Formats: sequence, C-alpha cells, structure tokens
Amino acid sequence: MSYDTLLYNIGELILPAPGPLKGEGMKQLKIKENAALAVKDGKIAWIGSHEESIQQQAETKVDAGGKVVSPGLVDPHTHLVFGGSRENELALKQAGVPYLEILKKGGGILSTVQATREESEDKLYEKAGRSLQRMASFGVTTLEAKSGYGLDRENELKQLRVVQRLRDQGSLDIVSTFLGPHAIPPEYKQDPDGFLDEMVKLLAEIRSENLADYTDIFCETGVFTIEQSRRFMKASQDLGFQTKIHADEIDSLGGTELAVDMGAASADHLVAASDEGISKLAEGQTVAVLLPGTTFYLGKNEYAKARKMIDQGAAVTLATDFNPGSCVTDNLQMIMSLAALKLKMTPEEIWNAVTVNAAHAIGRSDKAGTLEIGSAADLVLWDVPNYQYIPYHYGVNHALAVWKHGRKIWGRRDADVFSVPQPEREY
Ligand code: IZC
Ligand code: ZN
Repeated sequence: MSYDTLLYNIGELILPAPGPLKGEGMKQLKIKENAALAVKDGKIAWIGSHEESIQQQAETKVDAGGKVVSPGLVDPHTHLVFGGSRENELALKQAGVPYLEILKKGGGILSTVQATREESEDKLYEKAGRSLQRMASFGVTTLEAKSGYGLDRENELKQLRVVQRLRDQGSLDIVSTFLGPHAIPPEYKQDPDGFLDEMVKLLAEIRSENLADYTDIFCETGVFTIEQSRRFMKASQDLGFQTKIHADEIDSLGGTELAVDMGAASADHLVAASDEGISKLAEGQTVAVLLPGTTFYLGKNEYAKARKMIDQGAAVTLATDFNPGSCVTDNLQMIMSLAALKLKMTPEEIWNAVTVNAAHAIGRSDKAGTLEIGSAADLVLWDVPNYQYIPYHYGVNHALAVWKHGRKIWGRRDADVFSVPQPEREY
C-alpha cells in the first residue's frame, strides 16, 4: 500500500478522544510519542510509531522534526462576514464608554450593519476569504460563521450566500448560522417584536435554500429578552434548525438556563451565567462556548467561570468570536493562551476544547476534531516541543504547516533575517 502523504518523526501526536467531553473527560488527552501517520484519499489511513514508518511507502514524506502534530483546530463561533471596521470605537472604549452604550447610540453592531448593507456580495466574499486564509494559517480547518450584519431579508441572505460560496469554493469546512436577531435595526427601533417577526418569517426561506444549519440570537439587555429568545428558538426548532444563543455575556438574564431548557446545541459567552445556569449545563446536552478574547478585548476583569463549569461536569469549548467590534482577532492560538491565563484551563482541557468539543458544538463530531483511522486528514504541524507550549508562548503563530482533507493548504516560510542554519525541510 502506498499512501499519499506520510508524516514521520512526530515528537507528540495529539489524539483527542471522540466527544463531547464533559467535566472529568476534558482532563484526559492522549498523546502518542515518537509517532507517524499516513494519509490516503484525504483520510487518516495509518497511525504507528516512528520506527514502523520506515517501511511505509508514500508519494510525499514529511519529516516532522520531532515536533507536535494535532487535528486541525475548530473555531465554533465567528462573525466572519462583515463590511467595514470599527477602529474608531477604540477611543470610546478607552474613555470608558460601555459596549452596550455604543450600540444604544447607533454605533457598534449597527455601524457594521450599515457598512455591510453598503458592501456588494463579491466584496464581502473577498474580505471574508482573506480572514479565512489567516485562520487557516493559524491552524483552523473547520469553523462556524454567523450572519447578523444585514438585519433585513436582502442583506441577511446576502451574508448567508457569502458563507455558502466560501463553503462551496473554499477549502475549509464552514458551518453556517443565521443570526438575524443580532440587534434591532433603526427602522424597527420602536417595534422590536415586529423585527423579530420579520426574522422568524425568514426562517422558512433560509431552510428551503439550505443557507444555514443553526440559528442564533443575541439575548442581552437592550437587545433581545429571554421571552423573545425563547420564541425565536422555538420557531427555529419547529423548522428543523439546531439553535445557539449569545447568553449572559454582559448581564445575567438567564440565557444559559434557557439554552439548556430548549436543548440548544450551544450557549455562548456565559460570563455572567448564574450558578443555577452552570449546574444545568453540567446536567444537560448544551455545550458552553467560551470566548475569553471578547472579555479581554472589552477590557473587563471578570471572565467566564470555566473552572466551575468543567469541575461541575459541563462540556466546554473555546472560540475566537472573531468580529469587528468586541473581539478583533482571528487567531485561535491567542484564545488558547487566554484560556490558560484567564480561564485557568489546563493544556489538556484547552486542546480538547478547540478540537473535539468545538466540533461537537457545531455538529461536526464525525468530521473534525479527532485523528482516528478514517477521520478527515485535517492536520497541523506545530513548531513547538510539546503540546503545553502553545498556550504558554502567546501572541505568535506556531503553525508550520496545515493540511485539509490531506491537502497542504498552508506552510510557513521563515523570514530570512537571522543566520541560523535552517534544516533542509520544506513545510
Ligand atoms: O459586532 O459587536 N457581541 N455581537 C454580540 C457582537 C458582539 C459582534 C459585534
Ligand atoms: Zn458572537
């Protein structure tokens, strides 16, 4: 048997167990040392020891140099497609103007809505494509992308079509989420329920055109209430959508409890989740998607209680929340560091969070997050000595090479500025 690609001389091969991993389960992480791995037809075809790899035939052989190989990372919460940018809000933030206050005055999400409405589908496609390229370079091979900057039929569908085109033409797997109820647009300022009716009406069309797998709603003070969120989630589920919710990000409204009660796939943010909400997560099926980059970027000191969630038995995952306002980074490795420093998660928990649990949160457990025989050959070769090193050394890109379905989609070229002899390898 000749394989397509053989990675040999792997110092540590990260092999997360199939998820979802809850509580104690998140604390275990299988590491195979001195390993090798072979790919055939886009799938993992063989895993063995470095010694055994000498007998294996392959078209392309890659010396991993004793470094670390993991499954491709999964980013389960991004606002990938948007027009414009909001660097002007930095000064407001520095002056202490709260995020929800900026939104109330028509800025924040609403300024991105205006910029997104003004942008053509093709321009949005190109811009989001560049973000995707960056994400891939950071080791992400599967992600979720939300709409929510259109807030009317035409522009929400435009955003969803961009996601569909990126999914069909690009090389990363993208799960699409309809976040129509992301803010109340100016034209409905006096009639939020009327706006929600419009978004509910759109669900059937999105479903019939297969433009989204999930729906989501921003449940927050001054945005949507618990009752409105319940109504939207119920309408979504009646049409066969799985649901997500931006819950208890700033104020503790009870979105976490609602998510579990409604059987949502995930509850996201949870910084202000109540003790009852956390207990419910531990008992229920809903995955907690934590977004420490957002807390960091909003300049807050209180982070989601990840320790309590995991120790009580919840399934926790991590995401960038990449968006132009509250978390302007597409680097999931940076989030891994924040998870260590601010959420006090262990390296094992962090790796499980960004692989199997992230895949589960977006319904891709069967396609991403693990490396077993027959799994998709979504792989990252990391320029690090061990798996604990990535959260530890923050703010840089440790990925050396990234493969999606066995095809190399990114490889690092070192800058030629320092005369250290480079090994004769091309990643
Ligand atoms: O554009 O500010 N929190 N939605 C809910 C966001 C942040 C995105 C934004
Ligand atoms: Zn978000």
